[in-house]
Amino acid sequence: MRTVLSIQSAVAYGHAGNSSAVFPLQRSGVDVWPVYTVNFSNHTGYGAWRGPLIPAADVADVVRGIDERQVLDRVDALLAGYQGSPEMGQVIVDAAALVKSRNPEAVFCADPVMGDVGRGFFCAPGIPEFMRDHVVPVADIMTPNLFELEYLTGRTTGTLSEVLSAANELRARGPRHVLVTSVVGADMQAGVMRMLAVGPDGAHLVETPLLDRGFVGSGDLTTAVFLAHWLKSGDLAGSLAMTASVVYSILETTALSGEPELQLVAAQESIVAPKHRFEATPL
Ligand code: PXL
Repeated sequence: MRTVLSIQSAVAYGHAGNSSAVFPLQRSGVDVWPVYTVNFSNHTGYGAWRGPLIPAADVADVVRGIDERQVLDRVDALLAGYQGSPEMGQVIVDAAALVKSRNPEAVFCADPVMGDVGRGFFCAPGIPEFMRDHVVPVADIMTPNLFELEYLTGRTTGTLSEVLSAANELRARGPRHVLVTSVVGADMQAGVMRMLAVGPDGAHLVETPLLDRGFVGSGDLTTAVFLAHWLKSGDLAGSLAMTASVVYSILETTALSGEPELQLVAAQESIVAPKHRFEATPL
């Protein structure tokens, strides 16, 4: 069985971080070992929350405890997203190196969570520089949104070919595979959401309708679903198409429910057999 060590937030109410990633990974047939970086009542999108940040040293200790069971060689991927502080980022980078020392085939999948188009940066000070200088060079798979891709490459994009070129620039700095999770632009057709995946064998694009509301945790869900399919198939275009299909289907169910939080349990059938299907096209 494919196994992922996932170092992310936990929220009690709702879905963000591991609380958005663990169930979709499991429902996709991938075993997950969650390590928590915070234990919050709810995600920070509500503007108020309670509960502790787990100190970086405690997170490192949990990883060390797993290593002491001599089981890290079973891990196929280390998954990490929102990092909280550069100290936590360092623990994650160290964990990636440790996992790879136990299983040289393992991949480090990093979602460089730091901001979004329209919202700007929403991460802690120092995180953008840490992502650019310390995560990009060691990640195997990265899943930036367009805002994060532009920051990490120091580029601005308006057209699809500029996004593709920025994704290849990011690849040149580290990750072999880049999934750009939300490609929208002034010079692109409106009302359409696009995801772009680029790897050594080329680039693939998938388009879905754009849903008219925001969702917290959808990026965490996207990266988890993509990683699950990538680990199982190694097929970049197929993983991209399945990710867009699953994520769109869950977001649509969520939008129709009127609930603020991702409807992961109500829409769980769509994790395995998405209600809507989209195909990827080579670029
Ligand atoms: O979706 C990223 C994320 C992760 N963890 C926590 C969050 C968020 C986004 O708001 O609040 C705790």
